[in-house]
Amino acid sequence: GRRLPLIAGNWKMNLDHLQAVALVQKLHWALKDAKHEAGTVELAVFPPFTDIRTVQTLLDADKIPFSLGAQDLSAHDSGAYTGEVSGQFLAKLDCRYVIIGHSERRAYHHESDEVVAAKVQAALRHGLVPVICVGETAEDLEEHGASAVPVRQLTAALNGVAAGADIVVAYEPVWAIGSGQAATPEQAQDVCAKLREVTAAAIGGDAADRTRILYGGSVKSGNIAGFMREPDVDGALVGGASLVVDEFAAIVRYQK
Ligand code: G2H
Repeated sequence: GRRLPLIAGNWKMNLDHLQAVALVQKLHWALKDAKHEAGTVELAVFPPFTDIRTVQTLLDADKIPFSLGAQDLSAHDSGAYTGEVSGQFLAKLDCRYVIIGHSERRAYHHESDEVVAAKVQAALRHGLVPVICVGETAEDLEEHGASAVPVRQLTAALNGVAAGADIVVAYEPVWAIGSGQAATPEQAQDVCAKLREVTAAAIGGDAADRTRILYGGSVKSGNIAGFMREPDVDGALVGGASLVVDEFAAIVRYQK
């Protein structure tokens, strides 16, 4: 395919900086000679903010070919925003990616579509690739079907984004997150194809063709292959299973 698959580990609020070092080292060891080293899949980790400097140093010192990202950023660049983290600080720490609009932030921190859009703009201003998360709740699914809410959320997030922008989209049905109950590959494909159409309308067909669209929600070594066989699913955003070395390594080593 024309898109490099992306397997992304969202650690959420797990692992201090010392535990982060141990996990990255074990993962690197478990994946020696794996295909990410051959450049056929990209592996990215998303540690808590307090771990990022340490993980950056380790990746650099040991020449570990993982990409690095953060789980959130501020919509602002600097100033009187106590507790917030600027995209410019993340870019300086060699973060390539930043997750934006994860359903946990939408639910627990009341991030609206407008806030998500402002954070996407902030990421792009600092040369970070936003990993834009969208997904419907069980209630949305029942009322509107699977794709209506993700389509609305992505349309809003891409409002004002320039043609050709470098973005990643993650489709994470809220009912599938941390529940053990993943979507089926067919369900994921159906919504991801619609999200690619939204992406094409917003930033152009060529850019949409290049955009990785990930599935997330209870991805494990036992179900990754089915998702990766779908034409519009270009990888996975993995939560719980990204904390378990053998599980995450097996996900990265998926065979179609
Ligand atoms: C969805 C996913 C990673 P999990 O939140 O973002 O988590 O794989 O634990 O369902």
